[in-house]
Amino acid sequence: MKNVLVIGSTGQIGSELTMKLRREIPEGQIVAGYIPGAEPKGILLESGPSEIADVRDGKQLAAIVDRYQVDTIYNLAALLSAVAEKKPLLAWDIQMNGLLNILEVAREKEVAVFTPSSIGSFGPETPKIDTPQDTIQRPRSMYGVTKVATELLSDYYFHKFGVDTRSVRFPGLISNVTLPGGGTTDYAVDIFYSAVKGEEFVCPIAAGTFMDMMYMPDALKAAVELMQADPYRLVHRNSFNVASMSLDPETLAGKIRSRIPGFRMRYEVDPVREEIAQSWPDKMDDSCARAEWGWAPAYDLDLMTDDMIVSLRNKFGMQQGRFD
Ligand code: AKB
Repeated sequence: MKNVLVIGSTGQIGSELTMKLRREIPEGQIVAGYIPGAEPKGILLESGPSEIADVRDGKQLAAIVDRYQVDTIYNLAALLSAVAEKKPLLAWDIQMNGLLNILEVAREKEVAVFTPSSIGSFGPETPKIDTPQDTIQRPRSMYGVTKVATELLSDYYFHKFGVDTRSVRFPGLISNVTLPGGGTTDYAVDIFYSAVKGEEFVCPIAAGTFMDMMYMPDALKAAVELMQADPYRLVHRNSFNVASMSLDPETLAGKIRSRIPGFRMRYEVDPVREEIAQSWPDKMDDSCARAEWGWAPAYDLDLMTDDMIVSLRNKFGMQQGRFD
């Protein structure tokens, strides 16, 4: 991996992944792909090349691949689960027609492709505890439908055409740089912003609804390490369960309250998000990722909580002091 196109570089994952790749591959060209209206700014704009890269325009993608001799594409263009329920046709267009364009470019130009899947690829019939790597995937949300189809299409291009496609099933991602938008797991980010600002948090997910979550540094590590993994060790490709912590709103609020005792939370459950969350695993088994490419997360719930609070206080120019 040397010259990389990150599609969706200004989103929650892309903004941090692009910078990590630029730091770790200084000899390469890491192109920040974006769509008009979501232009890169600041350090993301200044630290390397950027190009309009709309997944719905295959010719545009092919031209970028040629111009920068791209060998790897990170395809991070997607509508998240709650917003995809409101705009299912647009979600299909971006997630499926977009993926097909990328895979065709990859086939013609011998480019490796990472397209994330998600806990959203599972459904109500999936075993909820220690969800196996290979199991029932019958999601009921449009987001989930596109994620299962992404896994299948990516595997098809690998088996049929030898395209080097790889993927992980991301849990809800918790980060302090770029906010997520329209996901079911967004509450696990928003709760920290409220807590650090001293505001009451209104939680859209019910107490007792457990989902896998992951801190962004681990998610980026997974995305990079999988693309660097020895292909001969990979039994699976699209897509690997990766996990680091499983929590519900009460667990997370309790961890925050042990550091910020005045933190207040009440519930106003959003039925759309709650129904989606109920259909997702409580906790995935990620033993295949561990065995096939050495996956190991660095952050547990306590380390993540400490780091989120410190980072957000820095971001807002607040005093650190003790956790109170
Ligand atoms: C969402 O909530 O839609 C995403 C996901 C788990 O894929 N964060």
